[in-house]
Amino acid sequence: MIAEIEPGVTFRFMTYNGQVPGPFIRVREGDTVHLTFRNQKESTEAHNVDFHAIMGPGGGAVATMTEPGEEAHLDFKVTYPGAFIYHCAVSNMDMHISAGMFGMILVEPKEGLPRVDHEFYLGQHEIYTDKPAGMHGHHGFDTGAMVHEQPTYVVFNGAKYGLSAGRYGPMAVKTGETARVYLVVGGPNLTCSFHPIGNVWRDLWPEGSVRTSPLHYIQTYPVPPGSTAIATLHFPVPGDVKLVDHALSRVVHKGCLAVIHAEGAQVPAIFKPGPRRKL
Ligand SMILES: [Cu+2]
Repeated sequence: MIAEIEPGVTFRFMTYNGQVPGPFIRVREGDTVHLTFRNQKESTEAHNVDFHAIMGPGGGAVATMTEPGEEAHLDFKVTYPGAFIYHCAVSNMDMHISAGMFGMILVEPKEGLPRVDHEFYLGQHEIYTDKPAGMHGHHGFDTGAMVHEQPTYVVFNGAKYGLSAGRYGPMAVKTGETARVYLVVGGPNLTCSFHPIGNVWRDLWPEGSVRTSPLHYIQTYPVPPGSTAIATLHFPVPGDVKLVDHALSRVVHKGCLAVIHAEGAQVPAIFKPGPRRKL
């Protein structure tokens, strides 16, 4: 599907169910999943899906391998909990993932996850195009740039600054609330140094490993391609929390920023800007 990376810049994405990242699949440890994988008639290429939550050959990649106009079926039991990536795994999988074919499957532990007020789903990936970032028009795919790991764009959820006031709008919370952020890094190549500007990851489960005790008060955490993180935030004061890859050229020049806006009354005991004066 053709869509805009930023206003005026179009790109041919390949997607699961028309979205980047693909659908957030939520199951419970011990569930049996009946998967129907359909490669639309209008599609031009073979695709499949490899779930890191599956115990079995290729994570289901061979069982779901389909040509355009074909449908495949797979039943699988999720035997261990955690947040896992799924992604296309055809022979040129790096290109398919870069075009958008990745997402998250959350296998909740039997006892469930702690209660929060909001949950947000982010997917980071790189887009390698044959024109400079921001040049208006249609951008083709640049395989050479991908091989050299020099992306034109690094984005959350398929769009430059997509979840911000200038585009589709920020994620929204109220002060005093809690939010759980699920990050999946499709890559195909770059590790995300995940950081909330003006906040801190209060609890962070590396690799989406919910059976592991979380880390606390973490500023920046690496999330490699092919992996995930689950992290919680609280919002004691109002304002914007900017989620970024702290490899900051990716933020300034390549689009990797998403905003959570916290609405509420000022709390001067915690944050109190003083007067500004000329020297
Ligand atoms: Cu594919």
